[in-house]
Amino acid sequence: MTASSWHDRAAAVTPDGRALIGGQRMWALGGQQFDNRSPIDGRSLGMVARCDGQDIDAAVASARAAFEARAWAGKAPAQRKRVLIKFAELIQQYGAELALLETLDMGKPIKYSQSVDVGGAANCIRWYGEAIDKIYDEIAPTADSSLALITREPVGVVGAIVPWNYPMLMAAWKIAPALAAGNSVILKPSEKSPLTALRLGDLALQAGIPAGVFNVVPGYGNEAGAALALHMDVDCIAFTGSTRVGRQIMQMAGQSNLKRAWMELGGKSANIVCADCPDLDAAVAAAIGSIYFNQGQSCNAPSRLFVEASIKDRFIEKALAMMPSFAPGDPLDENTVMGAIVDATQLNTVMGYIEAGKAGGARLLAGGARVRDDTGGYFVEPTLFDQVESSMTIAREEIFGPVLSVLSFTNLNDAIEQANGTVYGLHAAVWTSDLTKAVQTSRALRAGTVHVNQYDNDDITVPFGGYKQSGNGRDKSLHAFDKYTELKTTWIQIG
Ligand code: TXE
Repeated sequence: MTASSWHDRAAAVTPDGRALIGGQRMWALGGQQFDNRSPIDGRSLGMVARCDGQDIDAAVASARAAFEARAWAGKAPAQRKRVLIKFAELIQQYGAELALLETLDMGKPIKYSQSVDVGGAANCIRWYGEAIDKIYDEIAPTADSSLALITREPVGVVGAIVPWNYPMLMAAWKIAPALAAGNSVILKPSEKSPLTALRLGDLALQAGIPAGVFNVVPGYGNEAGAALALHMDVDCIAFTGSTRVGRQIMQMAGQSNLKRAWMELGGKSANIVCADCPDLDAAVAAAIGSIYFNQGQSCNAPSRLFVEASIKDRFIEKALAMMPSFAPGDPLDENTVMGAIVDATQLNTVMGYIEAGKAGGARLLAGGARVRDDTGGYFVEPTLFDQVESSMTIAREEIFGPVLSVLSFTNLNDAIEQANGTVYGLHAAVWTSDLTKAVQTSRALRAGTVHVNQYDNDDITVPFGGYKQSGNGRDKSLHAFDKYTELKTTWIQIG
């Protein structure tokens, strides 16, 4: 498809950029807008409402009113289930359109927008819908003279601030358990990728979620995002994004009403491949495939690869042979596996880290250059550095781009110590044929998820989140309900 023809197609499906507040689509009360540009070629995808504090006030008021009216919270779980399943079905029905929007807005390959983002978001919303009428409350084992009921109640008004790397999927991970539990939700998408969130708002209404229960308020982080985090009538804020902003949001929660603040933040995940790895080809494919997936813009990307010295040369030889298959291409082409970096700022950040890697003494073995710049888009070659040391900037800081750092080790305990030696603790992996070694290493790694002889397995049934400065709380699985519910104890005197 040519650039002009996809712009025609985009124009046909792109929502008009208005916020969704109280069931009404509206421009920002202050009249501000921002120009939303595609990272594929830099062209405009249209103007979007630049909401600020007054729009957040309106959204919170409508969310609170809907919550108090019990229009959603008061429904039987089986009724909420039916609506959420309908919502998931609509996401699938409009999947091609949503996938196109996701790819245009943030540059990922269309085939992954369809399978991972559309498929994952629909599956997540359906799963929480299906779960909600299968969860029972508890009676505590107290003395006969009384009955102590332990019940879960929705927290009330939930603010969800999400990033641009998986815009629709990250939104689904927050809104699905929050809505299933009966809360009212205000979603603040990233200003870099607001389009699918706006469409989700329409589909939620169409599915039967009552007005005011689900609001979508696009805008800048320091305006709409901060207003939501500081709001005195928001009960809970759920955030995915950088550790820097997560820290600010926790402070805002503390300085306002002590709202519950749940954080899914950055990572610098370590992938440790021992010489007794059971399948070297599988280890290479997983290491390469997982770091370059989504152009390296995944919080759990295995950006540090520790390879035992005796197999490192063979590993790198195999890895280099795979690199050409990750060459960046047109994200709208079904065969492309590596798309565009989200914007010029992120591109410059990634290129800055590549320069820091070279200047710091790491050996650039592949990639390292910006490509396809004649398209006006932001594309970076898959990049591989060897001879990286844990003290180097590229081994310590989250790059959030297609850059793999290879470190070698001779002593596993030393590798584990280095793997744990960052402020992050999101994912990690170990490859070995020795079960005892695998379990001991998994126990020693300070990470929310540890993979053994694989990387990046994923399922809605498992919790996702990090240790240390990678965050708190967990997305996905039934554990996510803990974030969006309060536990209430009711003592009843008997006789
Ligand atoms: O993220 P931000 P950015 C990391 C990654 C990337 C870096 C910068 O390393 O290079 O962050 O990306 C909203 N109050 N991750 O700048 O700023 C913002 O509008 C309230 C990791 O895009 O953290 C957006 O909706 N909200 C990550 C969301 O926060 C604020 C995913 C995320 O933006 C705000 C994305 C404020 N003061 C980036 N400032 C992951 N863990 O997956 C911004 N926001």
